[in-house]
Amino acid sequence: MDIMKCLSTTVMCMASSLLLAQNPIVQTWFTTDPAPMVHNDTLYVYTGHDEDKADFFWMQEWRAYSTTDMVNWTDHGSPLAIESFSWADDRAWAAQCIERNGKFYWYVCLHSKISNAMAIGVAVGDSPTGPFKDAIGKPLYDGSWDYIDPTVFIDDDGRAYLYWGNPNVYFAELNEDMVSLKGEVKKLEQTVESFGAPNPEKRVKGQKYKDVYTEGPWFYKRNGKYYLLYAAGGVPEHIAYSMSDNPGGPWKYIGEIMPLQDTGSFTNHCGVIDYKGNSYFFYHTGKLPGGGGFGRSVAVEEFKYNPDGTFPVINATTEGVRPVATFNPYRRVEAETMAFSEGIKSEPNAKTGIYISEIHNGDYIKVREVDFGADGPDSFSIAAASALRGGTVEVRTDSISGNILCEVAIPTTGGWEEWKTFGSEIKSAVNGVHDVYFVFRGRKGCKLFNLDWWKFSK
Ligand code: FUB
Repeated sequence: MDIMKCLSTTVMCMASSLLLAQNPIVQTWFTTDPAPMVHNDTLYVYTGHDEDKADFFWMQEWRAYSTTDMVNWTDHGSPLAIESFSWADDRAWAAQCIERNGKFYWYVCLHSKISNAMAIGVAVGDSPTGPFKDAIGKPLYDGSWDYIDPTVFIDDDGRAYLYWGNPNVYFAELNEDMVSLKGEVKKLEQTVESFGAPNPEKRVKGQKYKDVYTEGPWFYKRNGKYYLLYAAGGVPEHIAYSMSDNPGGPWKYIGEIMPLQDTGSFTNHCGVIDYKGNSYFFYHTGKLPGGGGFGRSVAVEEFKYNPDGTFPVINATTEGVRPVATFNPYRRVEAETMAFSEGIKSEPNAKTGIYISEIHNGDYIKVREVDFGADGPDSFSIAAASALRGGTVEVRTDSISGNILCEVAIPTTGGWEEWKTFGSEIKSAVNGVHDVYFVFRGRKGCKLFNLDWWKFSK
């Protein structure tokens, strides 16, 4: 094969594998330590956020995303950050949110100014996407580098529990108010039987253990059995788990779920949830372009429990999960709802909410499983803003070079947040279910425009 043909085949293969990619689920920012939660038929995933070009976990905020179809995710920005906690100044690390009596409790860990170590905090909000505020104005539990990665669960009898820790495992019961601890915090005794290895201080250097609990616990109950999943093996980390008949143990080490593999990240961190009849395993990798150990991204795989309730082995894929619903394009759709994108970012604005920015020539947004119905749309409108020269949105189906439904010219609007609505008739009839690609064109090398929302009309 001559070199040009070989090169173009490689480029085509890379492009088509990107077009099939569903993992990582967010491409606009790095996202870490996923914590899924289902509320009112919507699946939310709460994440951490690695800064671009970071050389450590210098993390400033947590982020929230939601889906109703498992492939198109809406970016809800960052409803919680270090600034929300007056007593903290660094390291917005792994966290989990849970609902109780209509309030949402977001358990986080941060660096505490009080102890100069890590602490567990709790924020409260009236909706899954906030706004959230520090629930108690002080740490829930403060004072050790060990106090990271809280996981929370409310049992069928109403009792609520927290686990956390690295490399020790801590366990506490929460009061019904969800913002105070009931009784003593227990440090679990780790044994080969419970977690694959003895307590950190009892481990013999150089000895090979069955496994080693490291951090990132994920605690829940299914069919009467309690599960504690965790990052294991030191670094690089894999995901392993233990099971118990009681919320506080004793735990029995079961085995690995996601074995060590080429995830591009030396940490891993999981969250598991059932949604619309399927089971999902969330984790993170370093697979987003420019990513790595300090530039991690959340991914998700579907799995089926074994008949005895144990886990199958789950491997990281680029394809991710299949859609579980179609997408309605005949309503205002926030531009920050997407299945995949390249080149763009999302930004917050106190008045208009999240919007899409950093759009350059050739960037695109893909929205999957768009159901145009039997008749199809007559027109398309989009809210955009540009301080400079603008550009064009090509609306295509099924691929970045697919059939063009319409093209919308975006001129300058006088500012990057001066929104105006632009529209076009549909030039090429479409019906049924398609993936839609918004492909952005304009002068090379400069920012073109920002996008707020779009909509098809009949
Ligand atoms: O994201 C910062 C830390 O890295 C988390 O708290 C750990 O679980 C690991 O993923």
